Amino acid sequence: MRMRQTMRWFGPSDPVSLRDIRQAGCSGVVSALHAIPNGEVWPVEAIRERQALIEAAGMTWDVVESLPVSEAIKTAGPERDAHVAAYRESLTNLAECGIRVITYNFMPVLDWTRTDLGWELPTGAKALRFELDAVAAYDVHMLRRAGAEAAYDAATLERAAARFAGMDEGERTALERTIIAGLPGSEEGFTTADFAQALSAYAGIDAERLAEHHLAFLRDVCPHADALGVQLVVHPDDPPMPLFGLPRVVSTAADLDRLFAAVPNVSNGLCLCTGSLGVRPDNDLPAMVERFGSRIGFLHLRNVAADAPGAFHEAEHLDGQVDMVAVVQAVHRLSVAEGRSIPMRPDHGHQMLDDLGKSGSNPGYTAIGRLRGLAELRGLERGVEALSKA
Ligand code: CS2
Ligand code: MN
Repeated sequence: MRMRQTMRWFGPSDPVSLRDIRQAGCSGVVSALHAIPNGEVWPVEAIRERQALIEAAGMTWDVVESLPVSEAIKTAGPERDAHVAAYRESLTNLAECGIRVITYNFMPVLDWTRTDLGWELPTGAKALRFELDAVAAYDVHMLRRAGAEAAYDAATLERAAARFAGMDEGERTALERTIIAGLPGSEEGFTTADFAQALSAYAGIDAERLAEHHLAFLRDVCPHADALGVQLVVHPDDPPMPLFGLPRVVSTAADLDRLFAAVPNVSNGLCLCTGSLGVRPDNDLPAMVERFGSRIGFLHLRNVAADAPGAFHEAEHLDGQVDMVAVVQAVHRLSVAEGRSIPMRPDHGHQMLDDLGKSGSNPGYTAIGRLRGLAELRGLERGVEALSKA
C-alpha cells in the first residue's frame, strides 16, 4: 500500500492547472470552495461543480482542505451554534458527493504565518521563512499591541527594535501584508484595524478555554461525521507556538493525546503536517506517525530548518530537521498494517526554475517546487517499500 499522491488546487483561478498536477504524477486533488464565507453551508451543487472539473482532468477530489471552522466557533461567539449546524450540513453534503477526508484547523485569527515569502537560497531558488524577530518588530513597533513586549525575550526585543529602525515605509507595509493579509488557503485576511479587533475577541480566552471550545466543536460534529463515514483531520498550528498573545492548542503530541482521549470518536483525526510540527525539536515525527496511527487521515510532507534564533525556513523535502526517511518508513509500516493508501501532498515547495519569472503564483504552491518535492518523496517511498521486501 503506497501513499495516495495529491496536490492542492485552489480552484479555476489557480495559476497551476489540473493538467500540471496530473503531469506531476498525482491521482488525487485537495481543494476547497474558498469563495463560500466561513460559517456558511457548502451546497451539493457547488461541490459537484468542483468535483466535475477535477474528474474531467482524470483525477478525484480526495480531500477537502479546509472546511473552515469560523472565528465564532473558536471564540464561542453568538453565531457559534448556527455555524456548527452549517458545518454539519456541509459534512453531509460532502459525504453525499463521496468526499470523506475533511481538513480544518483550530488556530485563532491567523492561519499559517510567515514573514518572508521569497527568501533566497544559495541556489537562487526561493523559500518561505519565518522569523520571530520580524513578528516582534511588527507586534511591538507597528501594531503596538498592549503588553506585546512580554511575549518576547530581551534579545528578540533588541533585534526587533533594530530591525524596525532599519526598515523603510515600503518594507514595513510589506511585512504587515505578509503577516496579516492571508497566505494562500488562509481563511481570512485582515487590515490593521480588523486585525486588532480580531485579536481583542480573544481577550478572555487562554489556551485552556480555546481547547475547551475545540473539544465542544468536536463533540458536536464527530458523532455526525462518524455516521457519515467522514474523517475530520486537524491541521496542526503553523508555527506551533503562540503568536500575538493568541493561544495555540494543536502544537505537540501532548495536545493531540488530549484531543483524542477527550473525543475518542473514529472521525476525530489528524492531518500530520511534518513541516508545521517539525519546527519544534520536541516533536518526534516518526514517533508521532506510530503513536497516532489510524488517527492520521492525511499527510503533509515538508521539511524545515532553523537558521537563526527564532527563525526557520522551508527546506528541501528530504533535508532539514525532520527525518523524512524515518517518517516515510513509519508511514509505510502503518499503510501495510492497516491496508490503507493514505492521501499525501508535498506541502509547499520552493519557487524555482521557470516559476521564478512568473507573477501571480501562490507562495509555497508553485508547480515546479512541489513537483520536485513529490518526485523525491515518491522515490523515497518506492525505495522504502523495496527494502522492506528485500
Ligand atoms: C498551510 C495551511 O501548512 C499548510 O498546509 O498551507 O494553509 C493549512 O493548509 C491550513 O492551515 C489547514 O487548515
Ligand atoms: Mn501543512
